[in-house]
Amino acid sequence: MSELRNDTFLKALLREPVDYTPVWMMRQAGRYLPEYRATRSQAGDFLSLCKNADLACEVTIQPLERFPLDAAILFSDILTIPDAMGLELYFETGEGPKFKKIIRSEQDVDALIQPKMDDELDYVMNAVRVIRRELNGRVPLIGFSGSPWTLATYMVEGGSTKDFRHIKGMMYSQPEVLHKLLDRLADSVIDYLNAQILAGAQAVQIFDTWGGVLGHREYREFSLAYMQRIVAGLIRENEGRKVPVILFTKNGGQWLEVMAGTGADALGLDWTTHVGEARERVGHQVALQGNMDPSVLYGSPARIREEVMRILDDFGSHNGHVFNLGHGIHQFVNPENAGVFVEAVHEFSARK
Ligand code: 1CP
Repeated sequence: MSELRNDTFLKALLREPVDYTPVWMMRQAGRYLPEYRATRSQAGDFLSLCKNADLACEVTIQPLERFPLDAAILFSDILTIPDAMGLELYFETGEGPKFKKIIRSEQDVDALIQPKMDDELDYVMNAVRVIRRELNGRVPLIGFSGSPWTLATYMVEGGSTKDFRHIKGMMYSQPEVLHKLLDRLADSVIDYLNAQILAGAQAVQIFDTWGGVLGHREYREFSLAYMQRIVAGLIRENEGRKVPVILFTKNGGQWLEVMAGTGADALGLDWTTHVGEARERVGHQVALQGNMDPSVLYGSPARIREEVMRILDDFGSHNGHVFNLGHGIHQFVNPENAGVFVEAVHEFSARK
């Protein structure tokens, strides 16, 4: 493997000294980029794009060609695991992800396939290998997975949801069935992330997009406990380097201390938390990643620069901080504003 030329992101995740604050954007490859839309229409649909390693590699690298980002993220989706377990993922235009089969009972959980990384999910590892080869040491590659709780919400609801009716119904009426499902998912996520690491992912992020809809007790029991098990099961060193783990619970700002207790190297923050206060609470234990509201990118370049400056000031150091948006970049954002954001992080943090 070629030598890594920019390891600022990995160093920041491990709270090692850096010269400036590294930055990447959640969902940095995606519909806000015209070149992404062009490649996607070439692939046909979204899943075909994920399954074609050369095209997945192309869209992974597209944002790096435009902006001086400090990390690349594998182009794939969290819903690859439920798909490989037999639920058959599909996308209807204009709507979110959907499954042909859904999980409502213990029999449904028992019927799930335990996916093999060198079979059903081999296309993901293949994409990781191709992307690493094409990155050629430019920046590190991030692998990722959904958290068991977040994956379970899609599997039980059959797609996106606003009210979490079926999954919460299961949680309060058949908690043992939900635990069985989460247990199966945790095993698969461990296998999945370890396979990504062995294929070349240099850091991994667990997306717990829906952990924040849980009550404080339920968060610990139904989401955090499984993420903790995953962190404990991951390969933490590969190619002679540490492989940092980032945990991101959207709307999880009130639980940072227990999240830091999982043994993760870094926590992702959304914009509802003050990054300086978060640092005081957990900064001795973990690095922090975040946390600009993605909607700031609808503001003027001056407003975007001002917000970047504020967050850097709030954090107060360029060690132990990876700059990011607090959630995925929106599809209607002008790519030029994303460029203003990335450059501002570098410019202002290097001066400190
Ligand atoms: O082209 C398209 O129309 C498909 C849109 C799209 C894209 C670009 C989907 C469907 N997934 C992705 C890629 C994706 N998904 C990445 C790529 C890497 C990157 O550049 O960042 C990542 C990391 C994800 C992860 C993902 N998928 C999450 C966790 C992060 C988050 O945003 O909270 C979730 C919840 C999903 C499910 C999913 N897949 C796609 C959509 C539109 C959704 C969200 C559905 C919902 O809101 O419930």
